[in-house]
Amino acid sequence: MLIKYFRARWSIKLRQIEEYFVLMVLIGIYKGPICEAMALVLHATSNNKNATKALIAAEYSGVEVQRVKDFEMGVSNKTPEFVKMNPLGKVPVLETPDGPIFESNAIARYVTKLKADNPLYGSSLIDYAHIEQWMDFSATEVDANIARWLYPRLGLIPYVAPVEEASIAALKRSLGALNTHLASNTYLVGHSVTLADIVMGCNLFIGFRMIMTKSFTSEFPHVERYFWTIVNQPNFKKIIGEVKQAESVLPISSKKPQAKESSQPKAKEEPKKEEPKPQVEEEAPKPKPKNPLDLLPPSKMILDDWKRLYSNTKSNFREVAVKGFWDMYDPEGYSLWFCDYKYNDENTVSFVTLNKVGGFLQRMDLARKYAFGKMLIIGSEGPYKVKGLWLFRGKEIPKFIMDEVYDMELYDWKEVDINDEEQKERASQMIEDCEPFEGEPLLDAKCFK
Ligand SMILES: N[C@@H](CCC(=O)N[C@@H](CS)C(=O)NCC(=O)O)C(=O)O
Repeated sequence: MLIKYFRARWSIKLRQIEEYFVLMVLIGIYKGPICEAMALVLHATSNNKNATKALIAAEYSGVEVQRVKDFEMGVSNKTPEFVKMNPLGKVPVLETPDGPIFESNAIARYVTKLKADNPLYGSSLIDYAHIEQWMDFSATEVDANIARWLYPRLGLIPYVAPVEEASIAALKRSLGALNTHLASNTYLVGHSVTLADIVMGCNLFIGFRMIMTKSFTSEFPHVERYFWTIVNQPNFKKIIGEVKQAESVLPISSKKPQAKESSQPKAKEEPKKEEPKPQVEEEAPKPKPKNPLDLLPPSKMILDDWKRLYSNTKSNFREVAVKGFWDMYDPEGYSLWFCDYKYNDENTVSFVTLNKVGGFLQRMDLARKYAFGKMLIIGSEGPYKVKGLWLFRGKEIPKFIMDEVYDMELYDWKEVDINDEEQKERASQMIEDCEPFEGEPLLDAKCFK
């Protein structure tokens, strides 16, 4: 409008007016409608964790970023206009006066650099390098492994058990390294929040919210402390709100992953005529499928009776509880298993080993109706050995436990031969927390009941 006005009033060429305005903006005189036209526009849904990096960086930097209203994933990012901005058709994309930017870290860097000498980028070259270092670590060592664990469970890519196991192991390795760094550092770099914390916080956010339960993260107490410190910063809260940690690991999705559509925009289709919808009766909710273990023939051994006897026996344990166990034990309805941790040489730190076993028992929660277990952490110093005894309903280790509890694959499993007195005695000693066990003291004994 202003341009039209000048043009009419002094009938000068549009190009000259534009040059004049650019000059005024540069010398900081004019901050009106042109600044509005220069607003940064972020294309993403409100809950996109990659987009939150830029939005949080903008809060810290006093930069205004507007989010596109009514952005619809799968629709808005498939239009020809969008694909021109990001050839993959992925979000987020930031529109700037100088053209679009894709890749969330690049967007967050750009927003941060809009503020001169932004403390989000530290105060020295080495700070800057460390910030970049942790941002790359976050993307490649943390985020990528969370995604490889989470996406198959969401049904976005195929689930392959050994891939999941490898991703979890790689994630634990990364979180272990992060935990060590954070044992003596409040933030990743220096003494205040930097862009590295914003990126790491957003990446951990999806992990904590979707799949990393307390029993998983408790192995990394400094990461936990760091995460809660970061997401409770006012500038984070403004964008992501209150954060709640996942209470359970998502079950494996039965959904077949959809093949990814090409990001090339489709040729315009003729609008389809709305077919009258057939009247469909609302489907009644399907009854929950029964656990196959509930369909086994009844057993004379009542698991709850055994658990009660175990908990209530305060003295003379061998004579009362252990003897009671063997009297009750029904090899037709139950099976007994020894387990032996495969990677005992990694158990060098006592509390980490205890947390690992604690996490395993928490993840077994889904088997409480069908299992009883004893886990011994053995040795007077690291590396500690972890061995256990498990009673399972049925003659095999139940499949749903093997499928759902990833720790199961970290142990060697051997069925107890109850006709072998030596094995039977070993099982009795495990039930009893007998010490020394196999000639060594116990660091701890944990019971799953
Ligand atoms: N490395 C990219 C990842 C972008 C990305 O994967 N975005 C997802 C949403 S979080 C997406 O747009 N997916 C749609 C698709 O794959 O077509 C970034 O950090 O921006």
